[in-house]
Amino acid sequence: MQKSFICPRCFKKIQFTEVAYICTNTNANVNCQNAAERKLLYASQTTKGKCNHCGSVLSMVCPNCQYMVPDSLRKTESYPIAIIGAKEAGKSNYVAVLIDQLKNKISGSFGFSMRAGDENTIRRYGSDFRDPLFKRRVCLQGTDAGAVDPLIYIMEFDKKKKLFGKKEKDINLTFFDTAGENLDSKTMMEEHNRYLSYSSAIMLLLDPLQIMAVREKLNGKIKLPDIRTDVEDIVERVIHIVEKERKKNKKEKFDVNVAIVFTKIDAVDILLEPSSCLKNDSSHISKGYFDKNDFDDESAEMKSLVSSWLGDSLCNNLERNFENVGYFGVSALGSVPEEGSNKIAKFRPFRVADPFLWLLALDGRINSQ
Ligand SMILES: Nc1nc2c(ncn2[C@@H]2O[C@H](COP(=O)(O)OP(=O)(O)O)[C@@H](O)[C@H]2O)c(=O)[nH]1
Ligand SMILES: [Mg+2]
Ligand SMILES: [Zn+2]
Ligand SMILES: [Zn+2]
Repeated sequence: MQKSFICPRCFKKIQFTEVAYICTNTNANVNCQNAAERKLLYASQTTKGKCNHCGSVLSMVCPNCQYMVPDSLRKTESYPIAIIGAKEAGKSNYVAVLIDQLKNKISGSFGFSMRAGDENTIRRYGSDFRDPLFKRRVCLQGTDAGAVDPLIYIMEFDKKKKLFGKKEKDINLTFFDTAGENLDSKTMMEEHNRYLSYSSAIMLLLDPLQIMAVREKLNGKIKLPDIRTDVEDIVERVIHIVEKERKKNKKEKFDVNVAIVFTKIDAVDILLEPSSCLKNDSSHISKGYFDKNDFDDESAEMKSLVSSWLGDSLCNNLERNFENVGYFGVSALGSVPEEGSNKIAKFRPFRVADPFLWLLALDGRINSQ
C-alpha cells in the first residue's frame, strides 16, 4: 500500500490520509443529497468509507482538484512518464500506438500484463485513440486543447518468468498526452513544471519536420507541416523548467533520464542512408529483452543526424545537464497520412516502444543484454 500519490490531474502530492470522498449514487429512488451536490466528504465525516446519507461506498477524490483517484494508485507504485512536445509534434498518435504495442505485443515477450487503471482510461483510450486509429485507420487530430485526464495503466510483472529486471514491483503507468500548446510558450510550460518535476522519466517528442535543414531538403518532395516552435527552443525550455524544479547531483547533472524522441521518421526516410537502422524496426520485442547493441546503433545514428541538421549544440546542451540521454527515431504511423481524409494508407509503426523500453531498462525494471 502506498502512503501518498501525485494527483494525475493537478500534480499535487497528496497523502492518502487527506483524500476527500464523494458519493456517486445517482439512483433517483434513493435521492442521495451528497451525490446530488457532489459534496466533498472527509474521512472524519464518513463511516468505513460509506456515504452517511445513502450508505453506498464512496469514491476517493483529490482534495485539490476532485479528480477521481483510481484505487490502483493506492495499491501499486507510480511511474509517471512525462511525454511532452510542441503542438503537432505527434504526441497523441505516438501515445495511442505505444499503449497498443505495450498491451498487445510487448507484454507477452517481456512477461507482464497491462490493464487500464480506471474507467476513464478505458473510455478515453477507446473513443479518442483506438477507434479512430486502429478501427478506422485515420490519423488522430489535434483535439486536445485544455486539460485532459491522463491515461492510467497497471503493469503487472509475471513473478514466475525470469525475464524482467531486478525490480519486480508492479507499477502504475501514467501517460499524460497533454495539450499540444504546452511547449509553445514559456508561461504554459511553467504551469506544468510540477508535472515535470514529479515524473520518473521524460520523453521529449520532437518533430524533425520542424528543423530548417530538414525542411529545405524535403521541400517539394512531401507536404510539410506549418512552421511551429523551433526544436532547439523547446529543448532550452525543458532544461529551464527542470532547472527550477530539480536539484543537480554530485556530477552536476539532473537525475532524471531523458529520451529524445524524433517522431515521423517515415517522412524523412529519403534523407537516411540505405543501411540506416532507422529504416527498420528494433529487435527488443523479438528478443524479449532490451538489446543494448540495437539501442547503441539507434542512438548514435539519431545523434549524428541531429548534429548534421543542427550542429552539436543541442546534444551537448542535453548531455551537459542530464546523466542519461538517449536519442530515438520512431514512427507511429509508418507513412504520411493522406491529405484531406487523414487516412493512413500504409500503417506500419516502427521503433515506437524503444524509448520506453530504454527507460524501463535503465531503471532496472526489465532485463537488458
Ligand atoms: N508521417 C507521419 N506523420 C505523423 C506521424 N505522427 C503524426 N503525424 C502527423 O503529425 C500530425 C500531428 O500529430 P498529433 O499526434 O496530433 O500531434 P500532437 O499535437 O503532438 O498530439 C498528424 O496530424 C499527422 O499529420 C507519423 O508517425 N508519421
Ligand atoms: Mg495531441
Ligand atoms: Zn488533483
Ligand atoms: Zn450517498
